[in-house]
Amino acid sequence: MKIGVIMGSTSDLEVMQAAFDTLTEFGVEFEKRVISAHRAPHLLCQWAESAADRGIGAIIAGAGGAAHLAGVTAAYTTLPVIGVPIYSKSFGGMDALLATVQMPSGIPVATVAVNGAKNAAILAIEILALQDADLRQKLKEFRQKQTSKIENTVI
Ligand code: RP5
Repeated sequence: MKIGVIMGSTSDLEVMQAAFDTLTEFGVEFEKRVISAHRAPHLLCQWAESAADRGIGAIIAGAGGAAHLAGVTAAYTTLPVIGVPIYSKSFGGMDALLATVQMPSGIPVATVAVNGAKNAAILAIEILALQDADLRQKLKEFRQKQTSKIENTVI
């Protein structure tokens, strides 16, 4: 299974790069697209409705401003959707955070921190790992590395 990563604009690419890097580090296949919920709603509908048939197991959606991308995506698929609110100058990402996290009951979006693309990727990998023992092992090793780093830090 692979992960679908979408973002509202090319201006989100710099933040979303952390998700690509993490998925690559774990050897997880992904497809990435810029798809805007308000500038190309028909494209988003087509992409999300066909995502499961293309072998996608979870979706990461990054957007800033009035960030409806993750919520609209979740409306078109029953795949788990992880929203990444993107920082913007006007409200420091609070607008995107609230728009992404405050989904009305019935259509969930798992929301990570503002600019939290790396955690979105780890969560997506954890979802795929439910059915993939190799990935579970890689996640264990990833955590062990973090622990050793702290244990071996001398200040
Ligand atoms: C959203 O609006 C995008 O996700 C982006 O974070 C924000 C600004 O988009 P651009 O005006 O830079 O294309 O659609």
